[in-house]
Amino acid sequence: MKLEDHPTVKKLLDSALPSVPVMPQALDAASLKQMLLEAGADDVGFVEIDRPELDNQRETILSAFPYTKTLISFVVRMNREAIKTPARSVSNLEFHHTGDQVNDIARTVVRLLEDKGIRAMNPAMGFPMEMGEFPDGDKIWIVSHKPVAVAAGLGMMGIHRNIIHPVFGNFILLGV
Ligand code: B12
Repeated sequence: MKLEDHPTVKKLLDSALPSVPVMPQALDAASLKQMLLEAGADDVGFVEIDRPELDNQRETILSAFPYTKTLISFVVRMNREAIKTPARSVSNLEFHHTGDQVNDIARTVVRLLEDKGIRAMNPAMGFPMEMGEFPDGDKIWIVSHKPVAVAAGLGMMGIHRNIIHPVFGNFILLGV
């Protein structure tokens, strides 16, 4: 029997599944950055997987997503006064809402890339759960967003270990 005569193959070929392009389209940094900005990011930078700044997390990243060539780092602003207020209910809402935005942006961009035939993956903004790494591994999350953001030129690590963006200060959350 020929492969295309197999019932499962026939069913798949006849189905209305969206076709995934076989040849990925070439991407350039400018159009990729624009894609992120249109999805809602406030600033964007790139870090190649071979960069020395990723030495201590390359293995974890590649074990979660072996196809990684480049990390796209981005920031999303938070509303300043909502973070500065001592009213926890207000800042909590701002943190959570912005966190959801970060995850939405990352997920949207991964879908857009996937539609172009380019593999991509969006690690979570927070709430890590790779507990299989605990207690022997050094961390239970896939990627540490802060050092990636610094390597991408999106800001500096403050003495309080929060990333400070040159324009938005530390009223930001990070995505990769
Ligand atoms: C683990 C973690 C936590 C843990 C920290 C456990 C601990 N040991 O202290 C918990 C759940 C407590 C936490 C809380 C918060 N976190 Co946090 N957290 C992370 C996570 C998952 C990894 C941290 C990391 O990268 N470490 C790697 C090394 C290089 O960094 P480090 O500074 O040496 O490591 C320690 C600190 O990062 C500390 N830590 C974690 N978050 C924060 C936030 C601040 C402001 C400070 C001072 C320290 C701190 O915990 C790390 C492990 O010991 C990242 C998300 C991610 N996947 O990257 C977010 C992340 C670092 N957290 C962030 C934030 C905003 C917070 C909160 C302010 C959220 C809130 N709503 O209150 C609080 C503040 C914590 C505080 N005052 O210390 C942001 C920081 C954004 C920025 N501009 O830099 C990140 C990047 C999430 C994001 N996607 O934007 N977090």
